[in-house]
Amino acid sequence: PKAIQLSDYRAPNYQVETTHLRFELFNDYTIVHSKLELVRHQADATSLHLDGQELELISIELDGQPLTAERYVLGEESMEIHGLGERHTLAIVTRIYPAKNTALEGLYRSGGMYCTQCEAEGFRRITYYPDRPDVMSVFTTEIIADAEQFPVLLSNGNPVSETVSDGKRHAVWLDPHKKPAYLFALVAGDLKVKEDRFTTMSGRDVVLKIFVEPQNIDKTDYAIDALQRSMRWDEEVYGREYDLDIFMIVAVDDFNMGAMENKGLNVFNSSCVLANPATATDAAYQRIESIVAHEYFHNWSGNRVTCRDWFQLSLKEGFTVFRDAGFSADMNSATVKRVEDAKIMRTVQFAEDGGPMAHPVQPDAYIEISNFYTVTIYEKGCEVVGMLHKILGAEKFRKGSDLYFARHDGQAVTINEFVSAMQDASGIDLTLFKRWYKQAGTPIVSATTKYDAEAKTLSLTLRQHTPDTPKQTNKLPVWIPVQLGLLDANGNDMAIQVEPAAAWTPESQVLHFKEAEQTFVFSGVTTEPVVSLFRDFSAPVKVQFDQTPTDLLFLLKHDSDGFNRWDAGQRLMLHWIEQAAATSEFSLAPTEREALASLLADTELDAAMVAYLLTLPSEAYISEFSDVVDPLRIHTSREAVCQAIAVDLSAEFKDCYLRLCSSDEYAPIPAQMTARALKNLALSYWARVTDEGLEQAQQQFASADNMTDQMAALIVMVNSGNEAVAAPALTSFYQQWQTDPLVVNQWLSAQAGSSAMGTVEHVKYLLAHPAFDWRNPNKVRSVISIFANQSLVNFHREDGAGYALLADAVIRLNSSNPQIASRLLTPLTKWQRLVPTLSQLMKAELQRIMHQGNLSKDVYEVVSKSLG
Ligand code: BAL
Ligand code: ZN
Repeated sequence: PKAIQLSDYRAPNYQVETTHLRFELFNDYTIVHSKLELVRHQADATSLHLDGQELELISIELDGQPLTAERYVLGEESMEIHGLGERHTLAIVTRIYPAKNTALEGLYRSGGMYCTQCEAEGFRRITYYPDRPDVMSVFTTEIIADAEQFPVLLSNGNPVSETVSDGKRHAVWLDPHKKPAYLFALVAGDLKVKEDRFTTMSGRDVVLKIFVEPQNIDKTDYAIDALQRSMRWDEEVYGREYDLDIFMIVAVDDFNMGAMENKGLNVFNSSCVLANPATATDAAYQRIESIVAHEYFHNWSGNRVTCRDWFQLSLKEGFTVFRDAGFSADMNSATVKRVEDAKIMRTVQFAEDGGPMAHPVQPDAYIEISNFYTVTIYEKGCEVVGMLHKILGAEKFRKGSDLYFARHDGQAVTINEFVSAMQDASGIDLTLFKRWYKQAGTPIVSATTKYDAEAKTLSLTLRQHTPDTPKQTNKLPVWIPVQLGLLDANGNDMAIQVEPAAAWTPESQVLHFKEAEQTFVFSGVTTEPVVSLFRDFSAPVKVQFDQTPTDLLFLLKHDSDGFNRWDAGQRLMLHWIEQAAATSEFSLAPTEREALASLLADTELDAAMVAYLLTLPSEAYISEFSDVVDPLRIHTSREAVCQAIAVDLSAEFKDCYLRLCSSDEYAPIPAQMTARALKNLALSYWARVTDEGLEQAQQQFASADNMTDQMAALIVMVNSGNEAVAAPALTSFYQQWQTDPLVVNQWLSAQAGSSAMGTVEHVKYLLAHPAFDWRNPNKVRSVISIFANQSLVNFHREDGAGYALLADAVIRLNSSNPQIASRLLTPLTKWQRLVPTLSQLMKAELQRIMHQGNLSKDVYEVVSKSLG
């Protein structure tokens, strides 16, 4: 397969002013009639390129006349029409087979319903069309289907009419906003609806509807609430108002992504929208809140202003993730949100940057665009927007976003235009900043300090370097905002004066680091300070800054920046884990024990923050700090530290647990969720080392009235490695919940992701279990992805059986669902960083996949890049 290059971008020859679609849904197939009003867009253009995949062409007419064979050429995935003039009406009829569509792109069936997924290139599986985001059209959609089987027929925009005759229902929808085909959606089903309203800031009334399968109607309250809060927040924080009379969400069980922002008709993976206290954990509630917001926010950052081409994907995704992160921070705790986001960056995105799939936030080539819905495009893209926010400050950033939306409403634009709007609105030259979009790889910043007691100055020297990545060498310095503080002996922030003064923004306490090496001199520093660098995770970089365990403990206790308190704790714990690896034993020093105990007893601090402060870096996180990754060694040393903490503080964990047990009725509200997070963390430590703790977990499991507590207790029992405790609990849980697929998925994950239980043999047992289904992406993720990404000591088994299991799954899914097959591959792309024996075994599995015939573009791209 051939790579598509950004440098080959050409504007389309023709625009499609209006698109009229008529779908006739029959049991075995669907007929799609499309009528396009074409208008020439490039002077002198006479040919039109249409995309099409897996379509049966029934007829084609131009301006009311059948198009003769010499006027068009059908390719494997395209149609070229020649000899065109200024304006034409093009009518095409195709037949498609949604029930046979296992790739879940285009129009497909999920259970008894029809739904669509068109981003990025699914619309071409519905009809021949210029399926590219810079072709924007006004869509009218007619749907005709059996009236009894499909009482609900939906598409984008506002409803125009619905009639029933001769047993057929006929619905018409009109979306007045021009949009690219990737935002098209259609849903047909026997669905129940939860309805509410929202009054916009200008006083318009909007109807809100969430459509679900009948058994799920009691799981819609939270999504409606999150939607209303998102709509209000976007008005207040970004000045963005909703623009149709109706906003709809549909929950679908079989879905490749989390959700999709189709104009006026968001389609959601049911796991990202359905919740009630008995079946959803607090984590699920928070995921729903943020994804509902994310998809809603796309209405402006993505739909009203869209991407010119797919190389600009981060234009909408990075910015929208930044917007949803702001929303979640405002709804819950900003510090906790920052910690969670930094963890993802450091474990998943830094790993991507360091591997064969590394790519810039604005890539310059791809084979299959589906492979670029990555943590780099989304999360690093968000961090880059976040750095703009830090550099401009909140007020100028808002002016920039207002200008961006005003200037480009109704257009398909590039990342460059986003940065230009920020530059023009703020008056700050962002030329240098743009390198963040073009260079792949994680910059490494090393810091050294020198204190001069006589001159009362502190010199801070920073050096930056971005490692080579595939096809990119000799990287240039980037503009790194370094938010920092200097702590005096009491742990208070000192006032800061720095040379060169122009490099310092006092309002945000940000130092602007723009060259390969720079020295900054702080004056009036009366005592040697403890330096707190990169507060609030102010840039997505790796930091090399040698601070002693004493300084780290000091920062953990005193830093006024919550993020850096947590970070100091993680760095300290990494020291402990290294120590345990080197000496095969570990015990806490009295000062360290004291620090952890006082955190546990601190009722002033946000309880979720305490839980994060007391959680060891994950095995994946530790791997990122090792040049050569030895998963078994990492697991063993981390376990040793975990055990030592649990033993030393078991009484404190018990006290903390008992203090936080509450008889209040469950509610998914921040005050309760944070308390449960800490309570269940305390239980996990307590149960690890005492029978009393494990018995408490059994009791919590039996008596819980909510899934957060029930699942937390189940995981403690599964991780205990005590078969007599875990097995009956798993059986009873399954019996209780076997009719609820979302809960069963949690049951699968609790086992597949456990170091104690998630062995290769047990994962094979789960794959053969009636609860498993290869066609459902959520099930595949719940077992296979969770196993390969969380049960690391089993996945990296010394005989390679874990790798073989994953490779078998990829081979199996390659033809039925290439997107999911390709996503599963990520753990296998890291072979070069492993210890030699494992590295060879993993590479051999990649080669085995490569030697299969008929690899999809998706799988081929990842495997071939991984093998180099
Ligand atoms: N656009 C694909 C799903 C999402 O990022 O919202
Ligand atoms: Zn998105």
